[in-house]
Amino acid sequence: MSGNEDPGDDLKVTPPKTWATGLPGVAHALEYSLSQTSPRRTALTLLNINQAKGIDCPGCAWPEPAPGKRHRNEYCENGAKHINDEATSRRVTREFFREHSIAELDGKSDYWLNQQGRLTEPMVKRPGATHYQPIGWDEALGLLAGELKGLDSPDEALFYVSGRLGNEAAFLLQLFARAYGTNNLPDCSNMCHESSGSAMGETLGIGKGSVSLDDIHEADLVFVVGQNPGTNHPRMLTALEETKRNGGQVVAVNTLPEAGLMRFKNPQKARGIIGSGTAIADQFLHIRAGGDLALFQALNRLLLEAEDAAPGAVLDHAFIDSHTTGFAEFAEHARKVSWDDIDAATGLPREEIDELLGRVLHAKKIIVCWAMGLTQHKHGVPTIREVVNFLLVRGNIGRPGAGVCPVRGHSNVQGDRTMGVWERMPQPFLDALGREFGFTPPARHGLDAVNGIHAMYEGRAKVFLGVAGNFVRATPDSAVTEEAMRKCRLTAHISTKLNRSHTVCGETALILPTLGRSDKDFQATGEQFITVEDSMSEVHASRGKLPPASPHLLSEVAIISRLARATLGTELAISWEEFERDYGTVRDHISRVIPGFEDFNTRVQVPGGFRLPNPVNRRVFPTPSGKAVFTRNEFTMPYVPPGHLLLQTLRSHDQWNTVWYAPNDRYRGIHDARRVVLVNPADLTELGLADRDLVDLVSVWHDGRERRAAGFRVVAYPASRGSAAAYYPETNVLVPLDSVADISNCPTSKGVVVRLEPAHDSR
Ligand SMILES: Nc1nc2c(c(=O)[nH]1)N[C@H]1C(S)=C(S)[C@@H](COP(=O)(O)OP(=O)(O)OC[C@H]3O[C@@H](n4cnc5c(=O)[nH]c(N)nc54)[C@H](O)[C@@H]3O)O[C@H]1N2
Ligand SMILES: Nc1nc2c(c(=O)[nH]1)N[C@H]1C(S)=C(S)[C@@H](COP(=O)(O)OP(=O)(O)OC[C@H]3O[C@@H](n4cnc5c(=O)[nH]c(N)nc54)[C@H](O)[C@@H]3O)O[C@H]1N2
Ligand code: SF4
Ligand SMILES: [Mo]
Repeated sequence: MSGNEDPGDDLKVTPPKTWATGLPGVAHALEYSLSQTSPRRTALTLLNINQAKGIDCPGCAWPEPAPGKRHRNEYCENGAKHINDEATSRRVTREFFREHSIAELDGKSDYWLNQQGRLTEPMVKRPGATHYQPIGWDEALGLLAGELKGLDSPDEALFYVSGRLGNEAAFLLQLFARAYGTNNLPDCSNMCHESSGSAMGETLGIGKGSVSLDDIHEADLVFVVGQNPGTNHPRMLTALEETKRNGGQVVAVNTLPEAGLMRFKNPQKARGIIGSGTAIADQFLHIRAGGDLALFQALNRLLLEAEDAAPGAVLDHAFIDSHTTGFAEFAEHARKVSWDDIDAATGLPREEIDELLGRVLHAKKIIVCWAMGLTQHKHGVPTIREVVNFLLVRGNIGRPGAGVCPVRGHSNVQGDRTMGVWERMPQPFLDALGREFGFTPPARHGLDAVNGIHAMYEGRAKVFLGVAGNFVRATPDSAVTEEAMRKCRLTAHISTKLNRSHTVCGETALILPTLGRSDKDFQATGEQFITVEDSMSEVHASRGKLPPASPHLLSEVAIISRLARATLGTELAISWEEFERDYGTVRDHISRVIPGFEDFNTRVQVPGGFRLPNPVNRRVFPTPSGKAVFTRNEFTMPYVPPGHLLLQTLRSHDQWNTVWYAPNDRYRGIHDARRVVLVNPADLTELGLADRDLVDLVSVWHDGRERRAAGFRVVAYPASRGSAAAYYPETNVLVPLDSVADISNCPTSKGVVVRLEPAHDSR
């Protein structure tokens, strides 16, 4: 198992911060950047990140302001760390693989693997071998193609995509998978915002957020629910600061009092660096884990009662009547939700909910933003449907300053879905793809991430190709997932850096190293750029600026095109060679297949790119009825047996998903340790535990299998009662593969029932 190299027991705890960023943020970004690469390369990346002709930040999907309104330094501390983690001067060479056996690498931590630097040439592990050895590109891709061609059915292959991949490569990968004959395109969204897509698709007809940055700025009230923007979407704080300057309010709903939600010191402004900063949240609701469905049900009930008291003054009847269905059933149900249930689920004093209602009644334009604190619960989909109900009752959809805002994770995760990376793409997309390329894409749905793991485990899937992620560490139930991967005939990964997915190998394994976003990309027709779509549907170009990390790297577009050629030959009249020579030809196809991309190559030249239309903003709802749909959501809350806690697995400030940069979580006051579990002091007393006790986390699931994460320090922390928080991916071992959100099948990474046992081994 990994973790051997994790910091031992050097834990230092300081009081959680009550403000985010300011000068320390700038210093930390530079410190990490300079530990990875030269001052010159650091300057090059930082001057270009998020600029109109520059590199799209490989961090989160928060959008940039319009080109004219951009700051010279349009990035945050974490964006700087992410890009320089990629631009590192360190290299993983063939000598490195000769020196370290795969078994040895498998014992290293995620940190150690990432710190070795950029991958430089293709490597293969042959059946029975103990080490990776070099392999040429043609042979590597031929080997993978051979395995694919040898399968009994195309559905025995899986093609995993993470949201770091640009649009052009994503479009080609899904085209290749479908031309080959399968819809098995699991992606990181399956573990991320899948619940948002499911809930919004059903109720609004489109699984994307509706708001723009300008909407955030002009809203009267912005909810930030189950999200930690200070760490995960830092420039969102700049936008919320503007909301406040314009007279709007912000309400934070969280199980933890996150620093960025409380106060923000804008590092791009002198007064932000030295002043006391902007108080972000006008109200903070310290909710119980999984209590958000109940909170929005309470608000909806109170709004209906307020309407009874002042008919016509509270609800937007004109909107409800003309643009929605299901209101009567929803209202009848909402009136009956019980206060006992709401109290138990939210743990919030009634005065706080009343205070919140007051803010809602005063606000003409409301936006609800959310992230993993909602999506990764068993009842994530009904919770988000209830958020939609809440917005619909007062017509807060489809007008300026109002709407839904699922805040996406990876920089191009939304774009990858737009490009067709989804195991269940709708038939009109498949038809358009088939028409453009002259074949019939398979209609049967493919496997998502969780079902893909089941299939590998059971021998129904035998070849795995991962692109731009770290599947083994991103997925739940690490022990089961690792076993599943090891059963494959072949596992292959198109990656920039070493990670544990490379050390958990199938019989044969391939590492296919690629250019990163910051690398210049030259092909036969000259310098290329790629495109991405951010969380607010803005599509724009990204151009690398640094010399490639190694002369042996191929771009993702090149690798996928060559693999497709090696696998499919000239069976279909698809001009794979041309795609590699000129990415513009890929965009031409996209412009004919995907609505909203008409004239793609011209429009993407405009600095800042263009925004994809969202029909919801014209109050056109592409649902079967053509109307927005109110839903009836049964009350539910997590059941946690006595003596247990509901664990959420989350990100520290110093990590990018499965990769951590330093064992610190500055805003939460955790230093030099990652194996910590944050628990409310009152819960510790009840459990007979004390601050700094050493415990094992044991997850409780009905299959009787023991899932244990050993050796965690308890930290007394203002987590909401009954909950606990510990870092991902060390705790993924605790998330049972079958513990998934209803409807969306998203792993319940924020709702794992655990008990804390005194540690077996004393470290
Ligand atoms: N620096 C950095 N930035 C990132 C990432 C990263 O790893 N590092 N990852 C990117 C990706 S892929 C994603 S998806 C996003 C994730 O962005 P977030 O969703 O902000 O990420 P998490 O760390 O999972 O934090 C979940 C938040 O929800 C809260 N929460 C947990 N359970 C509940 C609940 O039941 N109710 C409520 N109301 N709150 C709850 C937690 O306390 C925490 O504040 O970030 C993106 N940005
Ligand atoms: N327990 C628990 N599990 C979770 C979550 C959680 O909150 N709790 N969050 C889930 C979420 S929201 C997500 S999005 C997933 C994230 O899952 P993934 O996206 O699969 O994981 P990452 O850590 O982002 O992947 C890092 C690897 O991507 C590769 N890479 C980086 N840049 C590039 C590039 O430009 N090109 C290519 N080809 N490769 C590149 C590098 O090799 C690096 O090692 O994890 C999920 N898993
Ligand atoms: S907010 Fe997100 S996209 Fe913007 S610079 Fe920071 S990490 Fe990058
Ligand atoms: Mo994500």
